[in-house]
Amino acid sequence: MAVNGTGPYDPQNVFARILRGELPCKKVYEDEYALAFHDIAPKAPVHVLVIPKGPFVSFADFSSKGTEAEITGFTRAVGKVARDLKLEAPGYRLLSNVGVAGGQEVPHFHVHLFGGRALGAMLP
Ligand code: DGP
Repeated sequence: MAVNGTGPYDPQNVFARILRGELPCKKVYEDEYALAFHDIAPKAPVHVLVIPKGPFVSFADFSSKGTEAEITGFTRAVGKVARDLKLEAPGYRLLSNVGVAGGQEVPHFHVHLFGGRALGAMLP
C-alpha cells in the first residue's frame, strides 16, 4: 500500500529494521551516510536500493530536512554504487517514489538504481 511521503517517520518500517540489523539484506555498499542492498523483487538485472542512514520518510523529507553532509554523502554513495557495479558506461536509471501518488510503499527514503539491460524510454 502506498504511504504518505510527508507523514511522521515510522521507526518500525522495514528499511529502518534493515538499518538496525533486525532484518537481513543482500548488502552492496555501506558508509557513514548510506546503505545499498539488492531489492527483494528485482525489476531489472541490477535493482539496488540506496537508503540514507537518517530517519527520512521520502525524498521530500530528505531534501528539506537533511543536512548538507547527509545530502552530499548520500548522493556520493549513490554515484559510487553505480560506478562500483560498472553501470556508468552502459548507463542506468535512478528513481525515487514519493508518497501516495508517487507509489511509495516503504516509508524510508530510498533511491532505486536500475541497470544491466537497456531500460528504454522513461514512462510516467
Ligand atoms: P517503493 O517504496 O514503491 O519505492 O518500493 C519499495 C521497494 O522495496 C520495492 O521495490 C520492494 C522493496 N522491498 C520491500 N521490502 C523489502 C525488504 O524487506 N527487503 C528488500 N531488500 N527490499 C524490499
